[in-house]
Amino acid sequence: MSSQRFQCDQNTSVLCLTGAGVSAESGIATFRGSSGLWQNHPIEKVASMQGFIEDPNRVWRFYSERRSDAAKVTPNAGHKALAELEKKLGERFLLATQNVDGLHQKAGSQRVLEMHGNLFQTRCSRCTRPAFEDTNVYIDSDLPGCGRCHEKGEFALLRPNIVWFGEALPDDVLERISAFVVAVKRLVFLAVGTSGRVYPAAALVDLAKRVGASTWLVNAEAPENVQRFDHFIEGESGKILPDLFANAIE
Ligand code: BV8
Repeated sequence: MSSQRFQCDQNTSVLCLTGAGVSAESGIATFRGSSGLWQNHPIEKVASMQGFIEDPNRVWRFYSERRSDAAKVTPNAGHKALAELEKKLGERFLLATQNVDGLHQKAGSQRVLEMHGNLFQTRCSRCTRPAFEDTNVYIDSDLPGCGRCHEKGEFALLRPNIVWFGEALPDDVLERISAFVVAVKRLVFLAVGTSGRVYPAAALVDLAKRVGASTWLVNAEAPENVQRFDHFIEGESGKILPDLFANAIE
């Protein structure tokens, strides 16, 4: 347990990065570790454009099952604590999440950047029509095609609005994070529930350190990149975050 307290005075802003671990206590599977999603689904087959081209049914089954599971669960105390911290800090708080389950928004967080997309959105695999809200599941059924491409006499499958490996993050995400980080007087960087294995999200701690931020990690176990943090608090975020933020605001 870190000896120093998590403190936010009037000059402090908080950039928080979350990963699958923050949703684990809500019943959402993480990716790595014993019962992780990647145990039963080879990453390159279900989270890449190549995998989608090879077998779109397999990819839609993978994301449809997760879409269906995520629709049934609720935010846990960790999500709620982050939403409460945002209420107290306002524009001095920004949440960048790698998660696609929408649980931060369900908990009331508004200043959320979804780095890897959203399970409840679908977009065309070919044209630039904007992603749209979609709660349908496509398992062993006809896969959805793009109506706009169809109108032009072309055929294109719809795909989950998810950032796959080898794909760029949504344009504004990294710009908004950088703009936030350089504009603040004093920065605290807090990573929660992430193994720090996926880039560019895993490089946010280095960006924070370059502007002199104090860096905190709350995680169930020490991941490979734990040494990049000034403070590491081991444990479940749903139990740790409420206490960590209880007296954080001066
Ligand atoms: C890109 C889809 C370029 C969404 C995902 C260096 C620089 C830049 C890129 C790369 C690089 N090296 C390699 C790359 C390529 C690649 C990459 O990072 N590969 C890795 C494997 C090495 N990155 C990319 O391809 C990215 N794109 O760089 O594009 C580009 C630029 C311009 C033009 C074209 C291309 C795209 C990355 C996004 C990939 N999509 N998934 C989905 O299906 O959900 S990533 C996938 O992993 C998920 O999104 C997930 O969010 C992410 C990270 O995993 P975590 O969230 O950390 O989850 P994990 O299970 O690993 O860990 C959970 C942790 O929680 C554990 O430590 C556990 O102990 C802890 N925990 C569990 N329970 C709790 C808990 N902690 C607290 N409380 C608990 N209760």
